[in-house]
Amino acid sequence: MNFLEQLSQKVLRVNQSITDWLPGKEVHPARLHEAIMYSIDAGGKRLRPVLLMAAYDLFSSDRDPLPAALAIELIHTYSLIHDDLPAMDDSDIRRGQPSSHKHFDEATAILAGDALQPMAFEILAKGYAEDPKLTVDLVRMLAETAGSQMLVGGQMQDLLSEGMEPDEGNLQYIHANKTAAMIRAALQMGFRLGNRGGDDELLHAMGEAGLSLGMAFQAVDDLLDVTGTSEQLGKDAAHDADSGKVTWVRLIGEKKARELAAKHTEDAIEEIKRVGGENAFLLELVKRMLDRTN
Ligand code: GRG
Repeated sequence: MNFLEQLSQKVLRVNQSITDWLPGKEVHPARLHEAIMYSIDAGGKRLRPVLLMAAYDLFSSDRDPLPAALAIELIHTYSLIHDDLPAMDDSDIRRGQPSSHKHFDEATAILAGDALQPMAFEILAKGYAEDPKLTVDLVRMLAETAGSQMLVGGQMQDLLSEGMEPDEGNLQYIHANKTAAMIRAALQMGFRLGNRGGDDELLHAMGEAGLSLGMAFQAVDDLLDVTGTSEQLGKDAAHDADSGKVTWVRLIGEKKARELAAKHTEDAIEEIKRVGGENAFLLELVKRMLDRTN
């Protein structure tokens, strides 16, 4: 199977797991479940679950990576729904369609995001029930990542920094926590599920790879905000620039932001190679993330 076939097979498996694990949109209260499915089914790239599965493939085991892959996508989707709210980034378009609060209403969008969070942990608890130590590790990894010192902390600092003079240390903090932490968790959770998952040194190396990859992803995101069209991106282009966000492009310019993305990508590749295993798909994915157009 070539790279694109492997990629679409992984995305397909994640999408099928949604039907296996999530309440259907007809389940009472239907408006809430409809809102959850509206955002989940909107055709995101499924990058984090695919990264998780690719990290699992390095040293695969008899465990199923799908519950963990789905759990991280649910946390990511909640964060996008809440990020789009008027009180936060105030974005009307997400994943190529009206954002949740535009299609439904603010209260429904807040509640859909709220419901997605415990749902992620419920799936981890049920999906790995036969291995309590593994479950606790995965729950801890995802909870720490989604918590006040990573995802939510990064978002808080991002909001506090709007309209401020760009500051490199602050930008590093925001991007490491708002964006890179979830990518690191995807690689570490996937690795933890494989048969070398108990090797702390390799787990740490996967974390370093994830952090570099996440920083590269955010630098590319900043570049796409100024070079991409809204149609390509499935969200408002130039939204960050227009709302006075601190971005790499604003801080160091387009050329250097591109160089930074390439450097972080090289660092990620080096760490992944150090970990070893069946890494052809993961390495190709990491390289292609640098050239993505959405
Ligand atoms: C509300 C707690 C909370 C956090 C929000 C996700 C986020 C933090 C903000 C979204 C704004 C943004 C541009 C974040 C940085 C990069 C990022 C997470 C982009 C979206 O991820 P993709 O491109 O999206 O993987 P899809 O839709 O493909 O899943």
